[in-house]
Amino acid sequence: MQLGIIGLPQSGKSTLFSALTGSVNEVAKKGENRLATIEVPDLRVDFLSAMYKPAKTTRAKIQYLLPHLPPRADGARTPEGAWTQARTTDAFIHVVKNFPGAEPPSPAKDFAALDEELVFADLVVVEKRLERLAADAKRGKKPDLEEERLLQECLKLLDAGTPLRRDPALAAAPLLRGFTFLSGKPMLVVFNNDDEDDALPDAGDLCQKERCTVVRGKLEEELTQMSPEEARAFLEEFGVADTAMDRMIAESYSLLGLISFFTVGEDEVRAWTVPAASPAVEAAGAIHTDLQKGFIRAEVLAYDDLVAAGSFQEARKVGKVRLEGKTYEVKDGDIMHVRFNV
Ligand SMILES: Nc1nc2c(ncn2[C@@H]2O[C@H](COP(=O)(O)OP(=O)(O)OP(=O)(O)O)[C@@H](O)[C@H]2O)c(=O)[nH]1
Ligand SMILES: [Mg+2]
Repeated sequence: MQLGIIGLPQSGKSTLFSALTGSVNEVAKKGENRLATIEVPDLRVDFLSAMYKPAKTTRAKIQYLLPHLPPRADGARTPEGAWTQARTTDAFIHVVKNFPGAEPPSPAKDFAALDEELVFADLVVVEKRLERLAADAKRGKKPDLEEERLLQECLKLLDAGTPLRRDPALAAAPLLRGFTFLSGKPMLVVFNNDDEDDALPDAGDLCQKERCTVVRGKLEEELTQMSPEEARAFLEEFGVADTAMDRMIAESYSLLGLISFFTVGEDEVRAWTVPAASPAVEAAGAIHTDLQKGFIRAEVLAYDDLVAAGSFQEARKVGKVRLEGKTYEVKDGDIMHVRFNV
């Protein structure tokens, strides 16, 4: 999964990127996009790895992209080209400044300013495409009526200033995928607060409409430079329960409707990321296409049941290991052994 970190100039994007990826010492190249891959920390993987002592432990990964959004004059828009790489991310983390600088913060206004840019960029794309379809029709080309209908739906929303993510079904329509609409991506709004402040700002009805959370960017960036002991003392002093890194990961999974399941063995303990409620046969396909094609059944054990039983064998004795078929909906924390035949 790849998440794009966007926000107005000087909102704290680079600070958050460092806090999330720990790459604070990496030289930030001016004018370039930055991309960092992190391993998803998961206590369950730690536990399974300690239990199986596998040759290899593979965690889930998340990529954070920090697109270079150049500063621009007030009222001017981000140049279209700056969005190119961000277009292919799975979701946006929209950083909104909520710490005082020369002026007090205005989070609701700042959020709207960048969100309007996303809407406008999509509007341009939709209008161009509709014009193109009209021109094609005039030259006698048979129009794709379904595409046109979907684009008209988009036009209606965008014309009213509404981001496409308000209509998730429309935003996810396969026929529209190629347009990589910016306002159609799931979005997490992250208020970047000052060190002493961990409250959500008063931002009108913004947080009724969008998923909102707070980080203290600068404080969290400092954390990444500390030893684990120092960090623990620091977290206590500032009353931080979970680090931004942990919360951002949890929020991202939930924003995108993703869960983790595990495979275990002496060779490898591994975490896999799939959409919630994926059928077992598709989850098997995430591991290998052979497992999907030749799927017979899956042995499934819930992580908590394994912990309670103490071992897979014990869990089997007390009847906690279930045999499930193709359509079984995989749950977060399931441990799966796929039986297959190719
Ligand atoms: N007080 C305070 N200052 C912060 C916080 N986060 C970032 N800053 C400061 O705000 C300034 C901008 O932070 P950056 O992380 O560089 O912001 P940015 O969005 O990457 O900025 P551009 O790349 O120029 O658009 C820096 O001087 C940071 O030190 C915060 O949580 N509290
Ligand atoms: Mg920056």
